[in-house]
Amino acid sequence: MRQADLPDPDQLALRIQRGERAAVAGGLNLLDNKLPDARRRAARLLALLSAERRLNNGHLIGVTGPPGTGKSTLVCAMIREWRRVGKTVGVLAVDPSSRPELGGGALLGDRIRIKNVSYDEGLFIRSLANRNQLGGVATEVWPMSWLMLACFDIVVIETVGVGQTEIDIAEVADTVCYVAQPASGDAIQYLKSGIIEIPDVFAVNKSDLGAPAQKTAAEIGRSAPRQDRHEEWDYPVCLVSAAMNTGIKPLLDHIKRHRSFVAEAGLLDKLRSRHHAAWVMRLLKEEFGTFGLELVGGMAAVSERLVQHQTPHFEEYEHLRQRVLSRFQSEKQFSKFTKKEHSDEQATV
Ligand SMILES: Nc1nc2c(ncn2[C@@H]2O[C@H](COP(=O)(O)OP(=O)(O)O)[C@@H](O)[C@H]2O)c(=O)[nH]1
Ligand SMILES: [Mg+2]
Repeated sequence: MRQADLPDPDQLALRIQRGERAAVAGGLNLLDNKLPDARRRAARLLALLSAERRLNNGHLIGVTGPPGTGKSTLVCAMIREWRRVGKTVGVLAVDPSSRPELGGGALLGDRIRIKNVSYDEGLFIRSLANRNQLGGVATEVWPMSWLMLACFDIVVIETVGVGQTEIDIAEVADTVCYVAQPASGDAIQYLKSGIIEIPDVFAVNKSDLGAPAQKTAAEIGRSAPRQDRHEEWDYPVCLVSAAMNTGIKPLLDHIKRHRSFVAEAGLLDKLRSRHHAAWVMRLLKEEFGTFGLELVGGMAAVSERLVQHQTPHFEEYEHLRQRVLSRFQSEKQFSKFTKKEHSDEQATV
């Protein structure tokens, strides 16, 4: 993209806040552009959107779990219910198993298009099928989900749970919903691992299969944490059938209740601030490594500064990047200088 083609962030922010889907698509493309000018514009765009109060009403929901448990089918059913009550929905689908070339299930977008033939202005889906980092969520997901939150009432991130993914998703979403299926060894394996601490709401899908679904729900119910992140939260376990469209409303009620719970406990801002700091650290580490972070004060110091800082994290991130880059630059000069000095020294010996 030529520089002249890059959108004006102020204009784009207004259009995104008005709910223009084309602007959302344009904004996501800008976030994907790694050229310096695009990065500056993207940081400005995200800072403008973060300043918007509307974000505080939005709900960022992570839907995760092993492949084949019915996450995409369930997200479709959830979307139908949200749209029925007039909520606008944005979806980021990070699902490598949906990649047609891997012979996986249909892409979420295709499935929705099959079911809802008519074009829906209140629904936006971006598939990031190719972005799934092995054992984690691609770093783009964080700014992208935040941009979408400025436009839609609800933003869903669908990911396949493989350990690290769940940890990542818990660092983006306000509420994490884990999808399990009846009598699956995966769920039991999961319960035994430490990852049980992460989800806020559990959905046992395929309840149409009968008794095994109830058994799995009971097992999860017995193992779900009672007191960890938020003392009073009850970690509900819901029996649903995405295919038969049953149990969806109670599940959505629990997800919404979790959002209210976090907000009323005064934890939402803290949670999001912590998430933002964690992602800035990830982005910096991905780009510059531990050495890069050391150049601007080390991991702990940067992290602390981010959590306490009042400026938008996207701007702070760009600022930190620039600092690392200029430190790298002067380190390079320095090492050139010292090498020269060293060889001069040797020459004189
Ligand atoms: N019996 C039954 N099958 C389901 C249900 N929901 C999804 N499935 C099936 O489970 C398979 C995996 O679904 P998908 O949504 O692609 O799972 P994902 O990999 O978790 O996104 C598909 O064959 C679905 O038709 C359900 O409620 N009941
Ligand atoms: Mg899927």
